[in-house]
Amino acid sequence: MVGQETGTSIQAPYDYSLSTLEDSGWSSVASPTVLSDLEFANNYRDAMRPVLLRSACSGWSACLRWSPEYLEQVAGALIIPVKTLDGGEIKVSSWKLSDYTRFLQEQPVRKGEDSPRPTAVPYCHDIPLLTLVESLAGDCQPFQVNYLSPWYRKHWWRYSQFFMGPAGTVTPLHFDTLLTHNLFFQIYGAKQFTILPPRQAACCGRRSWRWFDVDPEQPDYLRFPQYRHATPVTITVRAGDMLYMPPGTLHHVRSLTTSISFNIDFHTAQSVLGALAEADKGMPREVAYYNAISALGVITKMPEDITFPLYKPYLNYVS
Ligand SMILES: O=C(O)CCC(=O)C(=O)O
Ligand SMILES: [Fe+2]
Repeated sequence: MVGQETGTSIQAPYDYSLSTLEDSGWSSVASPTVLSDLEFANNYRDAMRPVLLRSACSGWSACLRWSPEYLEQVAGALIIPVKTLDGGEIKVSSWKLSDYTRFLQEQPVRKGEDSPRPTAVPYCHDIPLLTLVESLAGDCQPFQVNYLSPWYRKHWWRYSQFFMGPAGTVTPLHFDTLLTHNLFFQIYGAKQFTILPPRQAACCGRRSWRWFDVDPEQPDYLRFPQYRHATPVTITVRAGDMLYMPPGTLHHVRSLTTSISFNIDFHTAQSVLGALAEADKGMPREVAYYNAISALGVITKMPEDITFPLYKPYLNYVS
């Protein structure tokens, strides 16, 4: 079992010997057809197990309406940051959203696997679009607010990050920086996730707080011999599906088609305490700060109108 690896000097983001996390539930990701709030909380979120809920959001009008053309209609004039995630470096440039959607429409139709240097592709990645254009949140009803902790429920869209790009974009292997739970909603097109349990971080060539050098699609076993022990799982997420990933999940994401998605990173009391316990293990200072603000909301129940303005800059934080 990879979780028993001891001969490495690289630390996993958590000391999972202190948690209830086991690798069970990771070798093949559960894919129930219905999932009540209680089942989600007990069997997956609090048990730290991933789950794929097919068609979880297929009834939303977002799944009928959203496309590059629709986003151009509702938000074409917005100036948005567009990233290239190239060779470990993230470059950000400003685009008018309508120029970006036109760029998408001009892309040749191709399979993700065919595209050269996928990380150099301009990618509208991790932007708070549902906060900037609140009508988009109205397209996502009924929203499963009870999957979230109470602090996030009233204005769930404020905590979401939006992704739009052509086939072939790749987000390299990483975990989500605040060590939050992640609900990922695929609205248009398809993406392939390769996920690994948090304690396999030690096998994956950790480069910085949250980025890893192993390419799960073409692992270099000479450089990363420990990766032979890893047990990556590949999941195709299609329009209408929701993927849940527990805190610290390592994930690599490839767009298989033109794709539109968003996620919500959220904490529970358990996850925010786990994250704060990592604050002195290489966590950037800003990340510790946003985790402390989250703890004020999630644990001390400080009202959102006090805590959200302090948390808001996180939504534009690039790490
Ligand atoms: O969809 C992607 O390219 C990246 C998604 C991701 O990393 C996330 O939801 O945390
Ligand atoms: Fe992520």
